[in-house]
Amino acid sequence: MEEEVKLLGFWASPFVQRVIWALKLKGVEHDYIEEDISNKSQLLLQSNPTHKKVPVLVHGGKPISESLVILEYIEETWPQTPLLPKDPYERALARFWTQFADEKLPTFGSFFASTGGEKGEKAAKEVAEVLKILEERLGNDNFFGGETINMVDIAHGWLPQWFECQEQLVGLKLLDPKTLPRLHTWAQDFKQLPIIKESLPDYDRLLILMKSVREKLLAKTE
Ligand SMILES: N[C@@H](CCC(=O)N[C@@H](CS)C(=O)NCC(=O)O)C(=O)O
Repeated sequence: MEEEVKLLGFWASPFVQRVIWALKLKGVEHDYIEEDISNKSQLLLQSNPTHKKVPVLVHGGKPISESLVILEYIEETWPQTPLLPKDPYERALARFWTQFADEKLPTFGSFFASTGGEKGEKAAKEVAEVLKILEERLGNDNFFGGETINMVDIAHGWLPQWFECQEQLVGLKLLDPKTLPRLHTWAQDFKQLPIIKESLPDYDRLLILMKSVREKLLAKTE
């Protein structure tokens, strides 16, 4: 008998989306449970007592936390539609770039919390450098996975919608088609893929939420 798969999530979380995308790509049936992250359920608190964060994947009653760890678990448990290359060296490279996505999140965090001035310029410059590295990594491929998306695309999949909201709220366009044509095309193509498009949160709804998150962040740093 197939063991039950549950995903505890929050609609606006890019980390949760990673898991949704991977499950969908592999055609894994699952129950999605929306969490109220301001009033977390007992199931979430018991399933991820260390961080108390979503996503949590519960497979056959056993919880797994941290989106990148969950992606690896999904890949090992459901090998169909692979998210990683077969060749060990290529796999290692894919893992390097997947990790790169999370390593650079604080850089984007500083940009999101910036309001111009010297600090703002520095944050924008650092984000531009990260984006340039990704542009170069992409080369002439359509996706980081080559012809199709893989774990690296999924890990950076927050850029097309969430980073676009960040840019709009900060008032600075960095993922610009003129300076980063390949990465820009990748972002557009990625979010148009049916599997991605159907579960992406609505841009305007996300923007409202991210605006309030930013206001709270700015109030803290004042
Ligand atoms: N590194 C974690 C990040 C997960 C995360 O930050 N989740 C947020 C939603 S986007 C959350 O659950 N926040 C609730 C809280 O911080 O209390 C992952 O990759 O899964």
